[in-house]
Amino acid sequence: MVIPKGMSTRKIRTTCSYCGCGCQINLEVSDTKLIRVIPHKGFGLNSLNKGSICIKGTLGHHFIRHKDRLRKPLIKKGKGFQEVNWDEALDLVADSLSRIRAAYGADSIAGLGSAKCTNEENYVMQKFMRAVIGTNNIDHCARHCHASSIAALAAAFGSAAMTNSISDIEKADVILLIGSNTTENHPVIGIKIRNAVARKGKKLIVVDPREIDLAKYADMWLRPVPGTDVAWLNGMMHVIIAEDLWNKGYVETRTENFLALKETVKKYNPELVEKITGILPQDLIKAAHLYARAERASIIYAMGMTQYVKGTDNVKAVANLAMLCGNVGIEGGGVNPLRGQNNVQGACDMGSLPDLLPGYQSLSDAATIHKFEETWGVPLPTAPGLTATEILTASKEGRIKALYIMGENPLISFPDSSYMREALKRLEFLVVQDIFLTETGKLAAIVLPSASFAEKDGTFTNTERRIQRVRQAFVPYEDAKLDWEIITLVSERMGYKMGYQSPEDIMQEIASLTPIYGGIYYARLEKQGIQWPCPDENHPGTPFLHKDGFDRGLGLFHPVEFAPPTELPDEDYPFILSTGRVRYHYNTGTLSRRCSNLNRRYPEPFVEINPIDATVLGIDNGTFVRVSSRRGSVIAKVRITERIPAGVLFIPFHFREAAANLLTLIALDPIAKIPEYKFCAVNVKPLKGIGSKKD
Ligand SMILES: Nc1nc2c(c(=O)[nH]1)N[C@H]1C(S)=C(S)[C@@H](COP(=O)(O)OP(=O)(O)OC[C@H]3O[C@@H](n4cnc5c(=O)[nH]c(N)nc54)[C@H](O)[C@@H]3O)O[C@H]1N2
Ligand SMILES: Nc1nc2c(c(=O)[nH]1)N[C@H]1C(S)=C(S)[C@@H](COP(=O)(O)OP(=O)(O)OC[C@H]3O[C@@H](n4cnc5c(=O)[nH]c(N)nc54)[C@H](O)[C@@H]3O)O[C@H]1N2
Ligand code: SF4
Ligand SMILES: [Mo]
Repeated sequence: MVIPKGMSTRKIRTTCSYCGCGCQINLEVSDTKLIRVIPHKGFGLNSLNKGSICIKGTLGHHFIRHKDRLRKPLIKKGKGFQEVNWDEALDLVADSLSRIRAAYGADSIAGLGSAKCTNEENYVMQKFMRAVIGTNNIDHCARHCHASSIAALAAAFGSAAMTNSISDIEKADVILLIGSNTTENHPVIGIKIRNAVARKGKKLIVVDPREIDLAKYADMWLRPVPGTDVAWLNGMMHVIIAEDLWNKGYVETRTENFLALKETVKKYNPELVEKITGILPQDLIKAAHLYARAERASIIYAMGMTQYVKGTDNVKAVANLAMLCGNVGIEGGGVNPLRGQNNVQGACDMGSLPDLLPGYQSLSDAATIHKFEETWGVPLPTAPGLTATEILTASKEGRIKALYIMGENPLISFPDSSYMREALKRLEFLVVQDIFLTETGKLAAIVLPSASFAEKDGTFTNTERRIQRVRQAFVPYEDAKLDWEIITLVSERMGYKMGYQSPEDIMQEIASLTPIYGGIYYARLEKQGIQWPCPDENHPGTPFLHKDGFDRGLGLFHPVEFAPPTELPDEDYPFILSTGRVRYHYNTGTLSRRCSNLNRRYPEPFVEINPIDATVLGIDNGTFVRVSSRRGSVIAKVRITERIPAGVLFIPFHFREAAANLLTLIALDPIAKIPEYKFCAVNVKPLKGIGSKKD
């Protein structure tokens, strides 16, 4: 790109704001314009992206200066909004929250933090909810993403995060990749997996109902019926135990409850597994041999495992398999949930969760509560709060009266959008703090314009627990303010002065209260981020967890039984709907759909259908169909492809005009409360007269 003469340009190193890979990028900017985004190359030994970034990193950041950015606070007037100044806006937020707390109590108010915002901002948000409002009703999108991983891995190992590092991928002999469309959704990690296989001869087993790109590179691709993973995982363990391929020394010295696991997996013989999952016995046996005979085997997984009512059981089964073969606590091994958003790991670390304080410290531990009360100077609530979906169901039932949303778009991202619309409308007071006016924002009483990541200093923590700097390249857009600053200003109006001068101040408080971040200081993050746990300022960080023992002492096997998903197909709704993502768009589309270079490549929603089903229904590529569930219906163009198995449809959830969540259902994992986004029953009807047959 040619830079106009006379325009001074600067290059600012920061962290990509899309996915959890956490690539280091340079923003090349003039005072007002983003000129281009280039990968950061000069990066230390554990370098992640070594000079490559994906298409969203390169072409997806032009939302920063988009003309749709919110410029001023907006207050609802009739059906529209009116611009107001910050004083008026902040007074209204503080007065409304104070009034509602006085009338109905602190637990009638809830907040949603944001995996798009920095650690410092999430810390301030949860502190505001706990110390100023007085409730633990604080959660964020991790609930819809890896809540099941957090629950299962904390139970099995004692701590919940990706156990190993991204650079470990090439140290594994075998990679078992389950329910992760890695090349589209964690592209830089996807390339690492592809290179490990194509260039280094590592073995790859892909388990996914959909033919993802990596299936082509895999030594084995297993294609289970959606929602049946516990069965084949138990089946693999059945084979491994029956053939004496398990790691006896490891199981004896490092784990407990093996006999109960052995008893449970006994009945999952390859024939039963075939009946449940459709995986052929010889394939199951071969995959079991590959995984168990590897010196080092890594399990990498994502939403195909977690977004089920049995999501916690799925992850427990994964943890069982890894421990059975001695693969946790070694380089090149581990149980590796790929965290989705740029800072979802950090938002969890910061206690943007209803049952945990920063650093996963327990609300029920008296010494911990005392420590936070001393520093924050107020008594704290100790009863766990509501989770994200429960906050909305409680709003619908009138138990939650006010909701403060920082950087989320639940009307499009939560299950059963029609229900969610009713829930949001029933609130007495909804405040949405975002960089754009979202579908959710349109329902708010007040919308607060915040600064984007490119206008901020702070930190994001990526999927491998690496805390990395975010650096300011622009002043906030028009009248927008920094997220942490907005919250501290509301807080002050409610009588609690937080007193921070900068994000660095906030990080110092985080380090003082949060042992896993104990040694995190900005000065140490200049060149390269540090992986937690990092307990003190001399600690180099931790590339892999559970080396000499699990955080809970012994690793705990949790025997789990297969159970089917909630809403099975029937005569009226004969198809399974699976929802997810595509390479060019991101979550609810607020950012990626404003980038013309991405939009051009992927301009409209589609529904993937197998050729066999298309023939039976008499539909061609490019025809429009109506897809309906018991909750609602959407119209989308058909894409006929063998990527998706017969009997299953796939719709990405990025497009508000064919919002996949109009179809999904509110069925929650009983422990993690994650919705079953990957499975509900739908039917398909061709629409006569719309669309062309060629496309
Ligand atoms: N381009 C892009 N990248 C993103 C995002 C985005 O929206 N767009 N979002 C980010 C976020 S927030 C997240 S959480 C991650 C998510 O990243 P992924 O988890 O990779 O995303 P999904 O497309 O939701 O689902 C992953 C895979 O699960 C498979 N699957 C569905 N059901 C089952 C099942 O029962 N068993 C098995 N084994 N597999 C199943 C699907 O076929 C799909 O290939 O991506 C992050 N990165
Ligand atoms: N059907 C279906 N639904 C799903 C999923 C699925 O696979 N299928 N996946 C689920 C998962 S894994 C996730 S993570 C959720 C994601 O759900 P959401 O978090 O609701 O989705 P996003 O589009 O990422 O919303 C982020 C919002 O933050 C705003 N934003 C960006 N930067 C900033 C900032 O610096 N400050 C502030 N204040 N705002 C900012 C954006 O404009 C956007 O409105 O969706 C879930 N929903
Ligand atoms: S892989 Fe993820 S973090 Fe890296 S450039 Fe792409 S979207 Fe950004
Ligand atoms: Mo996510």
